[in-house]
Amino acid sequence: MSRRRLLATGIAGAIATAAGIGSTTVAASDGPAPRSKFANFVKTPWGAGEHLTDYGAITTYNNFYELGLGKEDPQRNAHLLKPRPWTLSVDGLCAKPARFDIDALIAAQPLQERIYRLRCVEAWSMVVPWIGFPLAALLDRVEPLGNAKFVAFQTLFDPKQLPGQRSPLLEWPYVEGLRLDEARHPLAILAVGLYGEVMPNQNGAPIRLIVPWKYGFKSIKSIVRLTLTETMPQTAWNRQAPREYGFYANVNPAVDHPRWSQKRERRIGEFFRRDTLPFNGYGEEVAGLYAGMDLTTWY
Ligand SMILES: Nc1nc2c(c(=O)[nH]1)N[C@H]1C(S)=C(S)[C@@H](COP(=O)(O)O)O[C@H]1N2
Ligand SMILES: [Mo]
Repeated sequence: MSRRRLLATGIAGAIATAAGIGSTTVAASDGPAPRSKFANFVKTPWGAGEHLTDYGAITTYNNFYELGLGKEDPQRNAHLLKPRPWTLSVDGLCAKPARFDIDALIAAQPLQERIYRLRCVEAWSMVVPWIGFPLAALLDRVEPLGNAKFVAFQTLFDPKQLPGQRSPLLEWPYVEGLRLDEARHPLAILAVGLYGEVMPNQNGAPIRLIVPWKYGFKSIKSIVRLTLTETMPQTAWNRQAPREYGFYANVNPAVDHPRWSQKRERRIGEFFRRDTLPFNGYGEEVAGLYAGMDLTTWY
């Protein structure tokens, strides 16, 4: 145990130095995992007045099938994932493909707090104060070419760190995709933390996508690769059950999942169900992306 603590502290220290993260390291209440705070991030108006879901619920009620199927499994198996060192590759149809060391990338990127609603396709929801930066900022760095129309995302493939990948639940690695204009939308971020702290492993450390107007499964965790493509990329859940999970997966109370209603949702921590809102309440910002599209066909 003490050796594990020592190692954990060493890792936290290394992160703090490389990423400009403050030196505050507090012991987690539920185990030896280090919890490092980001020293610098700006607050944004998103989510003002929203009641935040507890840190405890956000980090113990998870979907991360690579770390287990039960909601509490990812947190229990979180220590298996090693989020440092970590390289994020960006390739495909861009002028400047690159490989970024995660801490160098984070250090080069002004961080923001974005309080967003997260609506899982399973009909539960949370409010999470993410720390991250616009996905568009990373795309700008690699200069997408004119024929790039989509961005494909890939989770780490390593069955030692992600033992769920030993079972054929999904075709691994988990993959996701966005149309390039969706990816460039200012609401789409790459998140590297939550509640002002470095991302817990179970929430997709060290870097994950957050697209708050789409069902949670679009927000792919522990990303190692982005690829700019001309054609629509495959996505993990669509490949698994295409009639149940579309490529777009915009939150839509008017289109039910074939096996359950999407009209209402259970906000974690609340007793009564809430109405689900089109685009998870972000319609004013994002509906224009889908002008002229039949969202029943393009679910
Ligand atoms: N690689 C990967 N990413 C993933 C998942 C997963 O199983 N594997 N689950 C998705 C689903 S269904 C949801 S609802 C969100 C959950 O994010 P959270 O655990 O941080 O709340 O992550 C998404 N990203
Ligand atoms: Mo989900």
